[in-house]
Amino acid sequence: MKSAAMNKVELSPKEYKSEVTPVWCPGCGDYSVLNSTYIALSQLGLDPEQIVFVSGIGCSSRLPYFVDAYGMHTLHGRALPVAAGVKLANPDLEVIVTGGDGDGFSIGGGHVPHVARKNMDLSYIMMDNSVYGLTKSQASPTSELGFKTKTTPHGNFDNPINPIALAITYGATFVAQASFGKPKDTTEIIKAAIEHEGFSFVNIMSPCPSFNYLNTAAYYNKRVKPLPEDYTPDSRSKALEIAMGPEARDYMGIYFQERTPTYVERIQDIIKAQGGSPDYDIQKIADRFKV
Ligand SMILES: Cc1ncc(C[n+]2csc(CCOP(=O)(O)OP(=O)(O)O)c2C)c(N)n1
Ligand code: SF4
Repeated sequence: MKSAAMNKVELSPKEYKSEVTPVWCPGCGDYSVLNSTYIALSQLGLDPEQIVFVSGIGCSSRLPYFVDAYGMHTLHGRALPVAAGVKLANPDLEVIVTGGDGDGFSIGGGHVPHVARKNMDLSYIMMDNSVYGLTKSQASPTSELGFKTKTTPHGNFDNPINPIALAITYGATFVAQASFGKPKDTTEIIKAAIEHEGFSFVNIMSPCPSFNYLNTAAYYNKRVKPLPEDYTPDSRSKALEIAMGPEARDYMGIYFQERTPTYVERIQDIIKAQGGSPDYDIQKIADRFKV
């Protein structure tokens, strides 16, 4: 969410680049996601001093290094709880979580339902390449059946999970899908996710040319298409129907969005109801336990 306390700045996308050069493989889809992110930050006029990128571990989780803002490269699968802590400590910060489908839905899969049902005001950008890239090719939770890797030499025999359907049923208040090959659409979706007040989840198809020989750039570019023209993202059950359909991995756009109180707003309401200041201060709370 763009907080009311957020300073507006005028910076070009380039000015959001850090001095660290990405070391992703040539052709990695994550470059496109990063570029869309720079443009989204610039178009929203976000102040780098008020942005925090939080990630887990994986190639995609390296993204915070490449943005000139605050960043935390945490532990595998633990970006969401750390990000929730950052947001609670300072609700005026714009907290953006980035990572892969392995980080988010394997080891970190237990955290997604909880930040979603709490409606924690975070933007979660997932680079979904259907493989573990950093560790050089193991099947991930979105890998297709039959996908051969070093650890699945007879082909993957686990059914893939469905990130969009999961986010919808977990209660995320913004759920969208994008593709590396449609950078302008991806930029618009990232902007909408950041502006959304509440938990936003964006699944972005991002090929790994080094280790995924099935879900290639050409494969995605051939298949992706916008959600039907008459589609409106205002019904969780309608969104789920599309997400459970045969073309769920192909439809791009905002599946669902609703405005309900965020976790911080709920806390502030309780504090207000009890006659206290809604501007709670985590340091004052911590000081009460000082020995
Ligand atoms: C606790 C722990 N278990 C396993 C690993 C090894 N590991 C690092 S990244 C990774 C998976 C990366 O896949 P994904 O999150 O999809 O990101 P990608 O590299 O494909 O962008 C694994 C298993 C680790 N770093 N820490
Ligand atoms: S291994 Fe795959 S995901 Fe990692 S940088 Fe290379 S292409 Fe990208």
